Amino acid sequence: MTTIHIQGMSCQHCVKAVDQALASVAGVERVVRVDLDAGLAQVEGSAETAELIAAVEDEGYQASAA
Ligand SMILES: [Cu+2]
Repeated sequence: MTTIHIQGMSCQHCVKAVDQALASVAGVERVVRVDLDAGLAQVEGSAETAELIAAVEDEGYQASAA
């Protein structure tokens, strides 16, 4: 499981956008959770962390490796 920190999410719309962005990354088998309050996301699969971060940043949020 890969965890990344995400800054800039403010509502469930943001959570959904991040969830969909992560789900679209090659190698992601499952988005385990996107936690608004904790500012993090966890995914299962073989996706590169850098690709996950890039996908989240493409949606307009800041992301970093946990
Ligand atoms: Cu929002």
